[in-house]
Amino acid sequence: MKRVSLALLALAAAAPLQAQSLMYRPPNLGGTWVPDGGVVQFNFLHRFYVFPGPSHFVENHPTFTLAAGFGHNVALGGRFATKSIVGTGAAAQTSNETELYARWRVYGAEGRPGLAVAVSPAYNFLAKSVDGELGIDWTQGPFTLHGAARAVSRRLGESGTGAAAFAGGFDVRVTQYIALNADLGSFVSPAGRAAWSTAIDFLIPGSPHTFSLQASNAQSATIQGASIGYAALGPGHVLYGFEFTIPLHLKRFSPWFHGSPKPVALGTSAGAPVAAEIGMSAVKFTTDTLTIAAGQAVRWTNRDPVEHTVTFDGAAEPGSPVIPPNGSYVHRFDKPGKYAYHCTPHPFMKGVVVVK
Ligand SMILES: [Cu+2]
Repeated sequence: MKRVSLALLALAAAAPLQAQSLMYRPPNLGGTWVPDGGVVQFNFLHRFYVFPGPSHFVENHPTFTLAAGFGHNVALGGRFATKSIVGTGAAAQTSNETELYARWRVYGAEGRPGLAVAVSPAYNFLAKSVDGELGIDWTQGPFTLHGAARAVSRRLGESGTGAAAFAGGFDVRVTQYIALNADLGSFVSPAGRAAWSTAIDFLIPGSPHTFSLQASNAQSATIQGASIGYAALGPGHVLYGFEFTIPLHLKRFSPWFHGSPKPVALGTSAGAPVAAEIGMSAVKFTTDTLTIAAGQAVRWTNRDPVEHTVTFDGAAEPGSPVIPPNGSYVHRFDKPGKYAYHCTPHPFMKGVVVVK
């Protein structure tokens, strides 16, 4: 049973990530998404505003989000937005907005039925403001409801003191691949212009990517930017755009996040020289057929993140116990013959030792 569940675990690890999917969050709400440990998430949001004729000038408002998962539902990330609203405020030196944030999903898992809660402390360098968000979402079947309470120590483009903002939204997954969502958020006292957005989202089949086409009156996706409508051009002005989500799997660096398991040496060569090394990686034995002399030993080393065995067909020889990741197994062959073997959890893993 343990072996079967491990095989299932290996399959689950290969499946696309559910988290950070646009199918589970409206454009202006962070939701509760946290990348898995060892995954760096890159999201590209691009909104644009087309000025009325005769110029039809197109003003672009991109926001880049880069966030790394550190396991234990913790992520560190940053957002960079150009043409932030503060650029329109008094005495602004730049319109480039940078926000660094941490997120801890305290409860639940995004995309699973039920409640999820996340806290996100942040710092907005342009506003010189300590910001924070408490995000809650609740998923039932194809519906997800979102709520967010936000606090900032200094509002973008204003010299005033702190303020609070509230936002809410929903997602409806129409099919496995298509979702619709919308949200509304605003500062309170002074309220300013509320930010709204709506989107149609696509899960790209056979990939971990999601894509949305959206309309909004907000210019950036920071905690502050997502709480304010684009005031400069007056009401009724709409930005259109898209977002694309890209998870980058840093499996090669996974020991940084999970630690490398201690090497375990199993079996014994009973004093015989180890004549050959066989690896177990990518759920394969690295050598198909190996020829040695009687009285020599072979060492198998597991370089996969899942357990394997060396099990001889027809019990020609006693086989190995379960070999954990980073473990090795040594076996000495005394009698000439052809020893076919396989891995019990992965019967398609096969090899042969020929003893002369
Ligand atoms: Cu195996």
